[in-house]
Amino acid sequence: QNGGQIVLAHLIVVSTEGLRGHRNLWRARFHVDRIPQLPYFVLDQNKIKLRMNSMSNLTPTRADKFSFGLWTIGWAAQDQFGGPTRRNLDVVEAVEKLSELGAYGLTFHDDDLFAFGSTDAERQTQIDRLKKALADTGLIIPMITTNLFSHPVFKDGGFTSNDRGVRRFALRKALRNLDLAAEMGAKTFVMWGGREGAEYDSAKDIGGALQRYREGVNLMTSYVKDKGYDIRFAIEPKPNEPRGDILLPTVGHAMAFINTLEHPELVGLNPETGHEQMAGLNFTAGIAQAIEHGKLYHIDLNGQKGIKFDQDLVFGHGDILNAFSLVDLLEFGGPNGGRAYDGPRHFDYKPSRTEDFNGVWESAAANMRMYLLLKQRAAAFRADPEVKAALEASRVAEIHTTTLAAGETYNDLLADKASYEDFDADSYFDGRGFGFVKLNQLAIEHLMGAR
Ligand code: GLT
Ligand code: MN
Ligand code: MN
Repeated sequence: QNGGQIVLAHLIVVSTEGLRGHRNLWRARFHVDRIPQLPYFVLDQNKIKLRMNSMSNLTPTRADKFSFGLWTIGWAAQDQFGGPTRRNLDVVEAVEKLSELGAYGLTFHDDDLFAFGSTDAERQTQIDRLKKALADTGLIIPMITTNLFSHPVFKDGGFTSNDRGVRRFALRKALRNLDLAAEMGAKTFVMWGGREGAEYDSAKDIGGALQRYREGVNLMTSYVKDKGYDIRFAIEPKPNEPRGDILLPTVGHAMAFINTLEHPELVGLNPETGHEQMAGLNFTAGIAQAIEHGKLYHIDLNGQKGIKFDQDLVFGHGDILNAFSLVDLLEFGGPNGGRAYDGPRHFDYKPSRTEDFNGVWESAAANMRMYLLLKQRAAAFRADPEVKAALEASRVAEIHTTTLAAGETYNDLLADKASYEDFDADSYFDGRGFGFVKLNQLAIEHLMGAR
């Protein structure tokens, strides 16, 4: 897809060892995203490998807006059943390595950069080291978030702890971090309330807790307004873990809550792939609704295999079909086939505990590569004339035609015999199929590289 035009490139298939020095050239028609990134086949002992040249559009660039949490690549891999398997990662090394790999941004919690309880001097040293690394590499900080879940003081939550003293402490910690967000030029302030919840129904008055949550978020938005900060908030839902049940467990719950706030225009969502999937929900559908409500302020991409603990796998390493439809939506689901979301493509994953630092950087690169591969497949899907015909046969675009005509009233509808008295509802029995399965098969074939 090049400026809205489909570019057809030619594939050259070169036989090497398999044909003992004889060179045969085949030409095949192939869809690629951009000229001059011509893919070619090398025929090697009856195996065909698809190789992309070094100019490949699978190389991440700053324009792709890939960002990573410092807590992701920096995860030392401690879990409930065992201690760390890797050393701590220094923030300067993180910035340098991410920049090398093609990311454009780093995100962090206050406690990722300087330990909880750091002195002002220790805190400043770390901020200065980070700023220098950013200046040296050109990386930016698109988002900042506050840790209100690790320290024992937050064992019953931050903004919604039953303990009022803890709530006031949490607000102070978050406000201090808002100042840092403004200083670092972050445009989004994520609020993941992982400890805001309970294990026992009798332990938490949910109505009261939501009121305190609202009070906390309202305080944050009025602070930002008064200070004139160019920052918006993004609430990150999660159904459970670490709490038995977390407040605002899904995109839908959070969206309803946002509408009750003093400044809803300053508050949107940061949905995470795995978190919705832990609740058995369709992530792409949730994102589509968030976009439709103008509430997709940020996104956490990762992989999850079904309803179980939060896996935080590499993006696409879980439900790949859903990852495909998600990238298709983000990249081509907007008006006229353009981007439906323009913010950071933020990876919130955990390099598996089995990995050493080679594996950490391999997995970081894998996130970006998966995204770009899916983008390439989605572009081919959209460009395929058979897909276009299947979409038409399935009447997918017809959903954009209003059900009543412009100016038509319910009285007009009631008077319209064609819509009821003369409408042949029975023709939908044993006929008038929608052809959705064929369309889905085409999508999967594109995803598999079979078309
Ligand atoms: C934590 C959580 C993530 C959130 C981070 C932001 S922290 O690692 O598991 O999903 O996005 O607070
Ligand atoms: Mn997660
Ligand atoms: Mn997350």
